[in-house]
Amino acid sequence: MIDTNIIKLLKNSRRVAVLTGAGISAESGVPTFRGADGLWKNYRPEELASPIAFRNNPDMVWEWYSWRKNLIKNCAPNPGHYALAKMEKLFEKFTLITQNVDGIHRQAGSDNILELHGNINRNFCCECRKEYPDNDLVLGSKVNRCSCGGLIRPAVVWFGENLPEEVLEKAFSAVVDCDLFISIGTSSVVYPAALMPLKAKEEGAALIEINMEPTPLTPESDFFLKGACGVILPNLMEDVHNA
Ligand code: BJW
Repeated sequence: MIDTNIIKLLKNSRRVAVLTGAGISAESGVPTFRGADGLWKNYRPEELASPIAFRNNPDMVWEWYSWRKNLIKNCAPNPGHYALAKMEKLFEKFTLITQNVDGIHRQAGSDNILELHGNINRNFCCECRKEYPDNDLVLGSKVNRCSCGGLIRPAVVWFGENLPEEVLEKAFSAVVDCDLFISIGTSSVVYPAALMPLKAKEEGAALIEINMEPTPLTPESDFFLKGACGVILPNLMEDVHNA
């Protein structure tokens, strides 16, 4: 049973912005980045998801991405993704901002999605920027090379790289315009995404957080729903529907 004040808040909101992180895909079988299960061969995300890591050891970084690409291809949306796709239809304006690169929100039927950190299913050459679909590449322990000789990398945003400008602009415009911001399944430690709920609050929006554990955002949230988003989000939708 969800707090009736949260249901009232959802009922009375018109413009909603949602930020998702790895936690929403955890119940689909996609590993999160941080925490006990978030490590890959004892490397932290900062040691793998960076241009320096790729420059120093492209084979190892490509092997990590190959492992994740193969894993994600076999993952399907969970009830949390589907609940968000339904939620989109309830409001005058609904923007789904995601840090995830797995493309699962689209599979679930969400439409207005802003992918802050790119998409793991796309790749490009570091030298000539030619794009390559996964099907043209070998997923494994050796990095692929473009016909120009450059290294081919996944089209995701690494630490120290700028987020896609147009996507970031659209995201912040939804953030400052919303009357309700919902942060879901993110550790709230990676910027600039972590600024978004704080900015929304500063501009007067109400703030709901859904997570298995408290995060640095929790003290700032008006409501903290502790638990799995694959359970909480469908319950939320059901209660809103019945209210
Ligand atoms: C559940 C659950 C369930 C589990 N139900 N919940 C300002 C201050 C300080 C630093 C910076 C700053 N501005 C920029 C920086 C530097 C840097 C940064 O943020 N560093 C911090 C680590 C300190 N940011 C950048 O470099 C960004 N670029 C940038 O800002 O450019 C301008 C600039 C450049 C240089 C200097 C200054 C400015 C780029 C960030 C790119 C992040 N890239 C990655 C990899 C993407 C590709 C890939 O997938 O491989 O993005 S890193 C990784 O972290 C990935 C994620 O999207 C991101 C966030 O992680 P997320 O989603 O929160 O996952 P987890 O694992 O951390 O948390 C999961 C949560 O779910 C947990 O809380 C669980 O409890 C919960 N959970 N199951 C509900 N069932």
